[in-house]
Amino acid sequence: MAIVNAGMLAVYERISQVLLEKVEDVILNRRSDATERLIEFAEGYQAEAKSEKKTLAWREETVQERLTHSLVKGITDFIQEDTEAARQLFDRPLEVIEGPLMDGMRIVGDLFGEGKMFLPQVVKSARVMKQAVAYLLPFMEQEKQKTSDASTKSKILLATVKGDVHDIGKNIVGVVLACNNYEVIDLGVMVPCEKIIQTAKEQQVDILGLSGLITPSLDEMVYVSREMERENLHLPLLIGGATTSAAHTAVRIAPSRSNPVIHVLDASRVVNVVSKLLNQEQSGQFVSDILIEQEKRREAYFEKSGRRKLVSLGDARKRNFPINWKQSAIPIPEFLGTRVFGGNYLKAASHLFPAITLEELIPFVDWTPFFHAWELRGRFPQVLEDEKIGQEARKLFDDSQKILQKILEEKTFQPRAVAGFFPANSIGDDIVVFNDDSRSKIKTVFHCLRQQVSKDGSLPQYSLSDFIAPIDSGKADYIGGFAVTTGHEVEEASLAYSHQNDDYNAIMIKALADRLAEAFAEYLHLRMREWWGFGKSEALSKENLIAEKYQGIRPAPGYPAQPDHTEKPILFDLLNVSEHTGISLTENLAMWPASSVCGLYFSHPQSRYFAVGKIGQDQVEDYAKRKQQPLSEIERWLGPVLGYEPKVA
Ligand code: B12
Repeated sequence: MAIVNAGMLAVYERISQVLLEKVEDVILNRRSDATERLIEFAEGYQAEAKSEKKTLAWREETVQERLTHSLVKGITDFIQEDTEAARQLFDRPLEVIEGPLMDGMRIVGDLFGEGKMFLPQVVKSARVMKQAVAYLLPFMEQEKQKTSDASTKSKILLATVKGDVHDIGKNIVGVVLACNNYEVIDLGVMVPCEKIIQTAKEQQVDILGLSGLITPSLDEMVYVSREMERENLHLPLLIGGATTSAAHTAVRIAPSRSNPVIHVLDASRVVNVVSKLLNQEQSGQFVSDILIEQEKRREAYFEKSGRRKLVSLGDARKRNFPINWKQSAIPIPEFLGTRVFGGNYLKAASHLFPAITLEELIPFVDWTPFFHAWELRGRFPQVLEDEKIGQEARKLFDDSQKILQKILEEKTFQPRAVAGFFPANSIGDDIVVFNDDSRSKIKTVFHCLRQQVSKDGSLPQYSLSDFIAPIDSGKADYIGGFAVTTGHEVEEASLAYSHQNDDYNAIMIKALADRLAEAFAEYLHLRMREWWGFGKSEALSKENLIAEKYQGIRPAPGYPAQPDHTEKPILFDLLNVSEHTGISLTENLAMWPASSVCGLYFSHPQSRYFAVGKIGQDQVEDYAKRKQQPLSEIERWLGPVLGYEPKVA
């Protein structure tokens, strides 16, 4: 029995044979002098470990061993030297790629598949591979032969669909596939269907993969899938990204195709799926298992839909969240209108404020999702001490802090924001925003949705409008709004690393930019609460800030309390977001730059987060009237929360 720090464990297969034999002798009790031999060896080993010589001992091994070592350990220091040495051994540079380099990457792929390597390590290995290939490229050009000429690799086309801007997940998947010897063609973000289909045909790809972050992308995926069918593009289709799900894929996308459509939850599963699809012996069984599973999901979905009880909109409204407005002291903000921070894009702002520095944002960063993005699941800071993933988490965190330091020193990102307070009252499920405190003219209207899923007893059926004083309460209430971005520089900074064949840092930059965007939203909310008055006496710890233990909420269009993305343009107009910050909206209402967040502020102490959940046709019809938009259009945007099957036009 022994207590081990699993985080310090080496990959078993990579332990030197000499050491392994001595250790196994002890553990398996193979020799009577096993303990003495191991102690003797350990002493030498310890002394050796201290010397520089030991750390470079692997440099004495064969070229193949050295390349494998660099690939598995993610070391770029000697990669050009070793690739050159390998090139001298082969007739053609391509043979170096297809021989020793691919052999090394196969080991990386296997170790990842077996859970013996973690995602950050794999991405670092890919960086080594890319730099080796980049070194060989000029020699291949000289020979007038390109990798692809002789390549028999399977091709996988990846794209984030039209109107969506998110790509960290897709990029990670691309790196993992490339590590496993697939040729990845990545079309980037906001890719129209026509381009996806045309490229798939021209490049004769074997598999197509679509990615998306926000719900409107789900419809776009259904569209691409139907168009593939219409264009006789009979390829397996992979679906991935934060907004996607196995259920949506089975219910909405798969039925539109005669070829498999497979939802892939994360990067660690993609190689298994792709290799099975492309393996002639395994694909038949694999696909038929998926089809059976999808049929079950559809049955479960429709069965659950049939069982789901929705209350009528009228009844739901009667059971709104009852705030005692007479006894509510409504805080009055220090200013009305907008304040703009770091407004390079500024044209006209009522209040212009200095840029908020990155340094100010750092204390507000919630690091937990950063580790999730790298598939190291655990809460920060405990994850750093985790038995299994702690060591890798620490390395990742160290790397991130180095890059963050560089970003701070070079002021790489220019965060920008706009936020504002406005007089507002609720009218039914709408929130009416007035031009000024005289409340004589309506400036704009936010439309809210109300929960209709039947609840037990007297539980309320929430709507965000419940948290703003109704117009007939006679109380003058206020609402706030904001939009923040880490800046347009993020994409450029990430691309600079991609151009140096450094996907690790390219992804790192984006993951940090996302964290800073959320930190900015948290920071600005704190300042706005102070300007609202009630935040002045708050004094919360960082943990309690991240746990949102303050008065009021900050729901965002797209999040569960307001799943309708079409409320974003209303907010953008109210705050003049694009002019003040340079953030724009795509046709599917994603924000560009990607690391951006927008939302509303509510001050009432009883305001809380909730999920609207499924809603009935009566509410959707009412909502369409309130928004003065065709029903079919509203049904399209609200697709994921419809509690009924809309009529197909
Ligand atoms: C981090 C995050 C952000 C970041 C970064 C977003 C960005 N850069 O685009 C920030 C803070 C900026 C943000 C903003 C917003 N977000 Co957000 N965000 C998240 C969060 C917490 C994690 C997403 C993420 O980056 N995960 C890490 C990456 C690595 O994982 P991934 O993308 O899922 O990719 C993995 C798999 O999905 C898969 N995969 C991905 N692509 C592909 C492709 C193929 C072919 C395959 C095989 C596999 C595959 O493999 C990947 C690696 O393992 C999710 C909630 C969640 N837990 O998922 C919400 C979430 C995605 N956000 C959401 C929303 C609504 C928004 C906003 C609209 C909110 C707002 N009004 O401001 C904005 C939109 C931003 C924009 N640019 O338009 C919703 C989207 C659903 C919806 N209703 O539309 C979510 C689901 C939250 C929720 N529960 O409602 N967000």
